[in-house]
Amino acid sequence: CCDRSGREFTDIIYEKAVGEGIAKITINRPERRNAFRPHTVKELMHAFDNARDDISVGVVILTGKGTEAFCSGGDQALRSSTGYADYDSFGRLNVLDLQVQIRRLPKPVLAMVAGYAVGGGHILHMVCDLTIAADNAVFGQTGPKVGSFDAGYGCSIMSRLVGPKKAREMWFLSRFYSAQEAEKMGLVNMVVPLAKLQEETLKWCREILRNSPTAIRVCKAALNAVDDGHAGLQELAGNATLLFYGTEEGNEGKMAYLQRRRPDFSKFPRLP
Ligand code: 2NE
Repeated sequence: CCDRSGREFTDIIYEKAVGEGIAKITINRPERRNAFRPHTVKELMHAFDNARDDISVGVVILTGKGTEAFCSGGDQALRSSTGYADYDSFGRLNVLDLQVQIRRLPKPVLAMVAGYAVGGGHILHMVCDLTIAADNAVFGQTGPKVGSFDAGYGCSIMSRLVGPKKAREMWFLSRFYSAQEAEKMGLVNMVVPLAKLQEETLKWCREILRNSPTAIRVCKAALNAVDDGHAGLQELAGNATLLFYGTEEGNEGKMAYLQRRRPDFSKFPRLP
């Protein structure tokens, strides 16, 4: 519905399936093949924040409005000498913050891709945990053709997904790849007929939602930890603290402090 100030979203649609645990975030600029401007990214970040904070949400779907495009990257008409500029007099590359936010979100994010996922839009699907693609999906980097590049996750995560040689091919040649080619390369999890895209994506969401949210949360952090370096370790380690707070041993330390006594950890086993 709206951002933190209660303003209606203009560039995205944010929906939740009540009682289902599924949030869906749709980039809503089909006339621009769902290219994003800084304002679009700000709205996406608000929606992802909301999905993170809502304990009834277990999985998030990211998609694009219509069947022509998931997302075509940064809005080239708004490129300035300092990033992308819409309402401000200066440019931003705030999509990089969004990429980090998706990686750190402790719930699975599924990219549901119909049509083009290119440029910065291709990177958005790569940072999602899973990608379900329609058979009309087209993937690729366009940066080197339009004088741009993403030397962060756009290169490193791609290299992890498709291997270093294929990643070089994708960036150096800037070709487009069909959904079937993308599946063979390990870029997407599954390809389905366009008419079945949402149904199949929801099936994956529901299957995930049947499983332990904590197991999934820790696995996501663990799967990202090496690639995300210290920030990845911090995310993984935060889960250890979160779980420890729920134990009697953790609680003993807090209670002793509050009761102004020496903590007694002697009853807790030193497990092998
Ligand atoms: C996506 C693609 C291949 C679609 O082609 P087609 O033939 O289906 O559509 P068309 O006619 O090109 O596009 C429809 C309308 O959308 C606009 C077009 O200008 C066109 O507008 P009108 O002529 O109808 O007024 N449009 C599409 N993509 C746009 C974009 N990204 N920015 C602004 N307007 C866009 C084809 O449209 C295409 O190749 N698009 C450009 C893809 C691209 O180069 N993206 C930027 C990569 S750089 C990036 O995203 C980036 C980064 O490298 C680093 C950090 C942050 C971002």
